[in-house]
Amino acid sequence: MASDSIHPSPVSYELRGKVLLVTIDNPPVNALGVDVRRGLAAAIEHADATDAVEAVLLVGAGRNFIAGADIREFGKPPQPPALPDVCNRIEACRKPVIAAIHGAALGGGLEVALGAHYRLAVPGAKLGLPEVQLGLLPGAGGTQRTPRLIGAEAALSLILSGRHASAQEALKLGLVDRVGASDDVLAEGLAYAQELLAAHAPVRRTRDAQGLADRESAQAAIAAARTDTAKKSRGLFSPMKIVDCVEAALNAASNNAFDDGLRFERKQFLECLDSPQRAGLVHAFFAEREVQKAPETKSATPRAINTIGVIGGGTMGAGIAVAALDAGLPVTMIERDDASLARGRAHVEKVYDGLIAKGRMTADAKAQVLARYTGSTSYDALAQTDLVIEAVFEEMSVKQAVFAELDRVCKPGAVLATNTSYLDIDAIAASVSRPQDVVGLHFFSPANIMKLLEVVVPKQVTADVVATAFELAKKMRKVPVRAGVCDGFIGNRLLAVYRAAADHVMEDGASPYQIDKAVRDFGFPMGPYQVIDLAGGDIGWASRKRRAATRDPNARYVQIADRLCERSWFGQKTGRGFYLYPEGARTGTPDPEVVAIIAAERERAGIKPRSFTDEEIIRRYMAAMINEGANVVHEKIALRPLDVDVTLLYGYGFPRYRGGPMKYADMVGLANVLADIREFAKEDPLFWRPSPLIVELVERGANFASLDQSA
Ligand code: 3H9
Repeated sequence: MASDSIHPSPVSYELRGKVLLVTIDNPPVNALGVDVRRGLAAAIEHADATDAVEAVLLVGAGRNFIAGADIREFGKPPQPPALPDVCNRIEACRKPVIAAIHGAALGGGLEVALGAHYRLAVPGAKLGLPEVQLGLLPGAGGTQRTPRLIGAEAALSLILSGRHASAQEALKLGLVDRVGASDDVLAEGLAYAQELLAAHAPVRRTRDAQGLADRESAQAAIAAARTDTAKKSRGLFSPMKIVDCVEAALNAASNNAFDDGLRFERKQFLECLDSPQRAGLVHAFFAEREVQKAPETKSATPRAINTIGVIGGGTMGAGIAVAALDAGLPVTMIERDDASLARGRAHVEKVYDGLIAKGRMTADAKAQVLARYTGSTSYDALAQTDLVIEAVFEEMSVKQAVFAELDRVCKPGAVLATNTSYLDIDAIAASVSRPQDVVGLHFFSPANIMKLLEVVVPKQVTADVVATAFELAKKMRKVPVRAGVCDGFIGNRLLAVYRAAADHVMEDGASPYQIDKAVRDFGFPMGPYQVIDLAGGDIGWASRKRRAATRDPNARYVQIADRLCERSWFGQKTGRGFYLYPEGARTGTPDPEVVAIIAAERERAGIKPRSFTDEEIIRRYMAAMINEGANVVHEKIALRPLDVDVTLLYGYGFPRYRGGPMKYADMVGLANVLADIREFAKEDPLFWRPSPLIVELVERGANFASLDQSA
């Protein structure tokens, strides 16, 4: 075995007969860090310089071929050799180079394979160019070689979606030459290399492939992708550049000028690399992995979860039941009577019937899933259940009554979870004889679809119960965020504050329609008033009435939403709310009567309306969100700023390319956010109180990211 550096290189090579076996071993995923790039280039030099070598086989050690460029190097000074040069060097090798792919060959990993002359994938492999999801484009020849190999249309579809193709699909597309019979990548790769040698297979460079020979159809595919991208990728920087790069590939192919295409790609790639969207998306990538590593997941072993109980068959309970069924778990649902139980089951079935109607599930598959579902009106059916999630009415006495029953019937060691969105879980836990087993699992509606799961950690819970909650999240493919107990936990606590900021702006002069549009233009899929109309205005109204008694009488309270609710204008379901929904329409139209109600409310409150630019609206909306996010971190409700980011990204539609509110704050500059808050405080010092954490960080010249790293 050889390696070309003083430190052991992550790339090693050894001769196996006439084949130089080059192994990339850079855990955890063989990312193409500088040492890997150096090692690969050195291995190819060695192959060219050594007579005994007749072919080269590239394989990855561990679970993957290569997961791509090392994302951690982005934003740092570049170190040679650059990946495009490495791919060119592989392609220029005078002896056939074969890539044998298992696990992930993604991004730069696939580009390395495209630099090789032959490609084999084993059945479990997944291949793709997911750079777009990081705000990038394939920057090591991927936009040039892929269309030459598989045609413009297929290449654009792969690169613009960032999806992973299976080995079989890759074979069909022509991305690989062969799918091995087994998952033994080394044996399959060596056998293929021997076969190619025996057949005197020539060096075959992807840059010479003819996938763009039909110029007309390539042009049509590019034009179609351009139109589609303009429509679908609103606000995103890299997708249109991808289309431009594929067009450059076509022009270069027509002029026999491959290197021109590469140069064009490089320029576009570097622009993407410098973009704030890349910074936001890479932050999101790491943050969603960091949140999984709560302290309890390291210190404790999760309890075994083989059966789930769900209390309550309403929308939330049914959604949770479906999430558990989809995770392969048997579910027992408890309701108070047969009629409610039947309704709960109908809610569950409706989800699967919807899938059948869309052709995404067969009736047989539904029957198989429902074979794991049982319902009962007796809590005794939960005697052997490992984990129970309560999703009943949001009222402390109702919840405590349920927990008393669970305390009575559940086996020792069963995890008792509540799906409350704001009630005091410490108080729920204190009402049972086993508070150490009580945890919060705050799902978001629809619970079988929304990825966020707040794992709410009350005072007395044991670490293994928290670890169990994280394990359940993994089984359900949710993104878990650890939260402490407070009113609203992380997400709803921020929501209450930034919605209040929007209400203030509305009462001061902006229309709900302008606010919604400004928020959508910022990148959210919907504005706050559209969301209220969709969810039902009555929900917020009920909680406002409940809190009326404890509200600070000096705090500003905007009554506009109450005026609409008093008219039973609860949004979409009643045909009108902030918007009008004539004849069941799903998108609302502005309502002049609402505008008149707002005007009357301004008058009642003695407010002389003024105008706001969209930018002013967003500054207030974001400052409110960031300030409360900082409070939540300061009070240790959230472990780190990145936990706040992931909560907003996965539960509240925050635009992923901005990385989350805390990342956004770092990008606009925390000192600027603080200056805004202080400015707004001149009008309303009670609402705009700078978070002590922001003040402290600005004084130290630090940012939120410094807390992410030190946690
Ligand atoms: C690119 O290639 C640009 C080029 O076109 C041009 C260059 C010039 N780098 O996800 P997991 C870490 S852009 C560094 O939990 P899984 C990850 O953070 C790149 N680190 O495992 C985690 O670390 P930790 C295009 C990386 O089995 C650990 O590995 N490629 C990278 O569920 C395990 O990851 C992509 O976008 C990386 N590239 O999934 C692929 N990838 O243990 C991104 C992962 O400290 N990666 N890590 O938390 C993935 O999609 C998944 O990681 C993968 C494995 C499917 C490979």
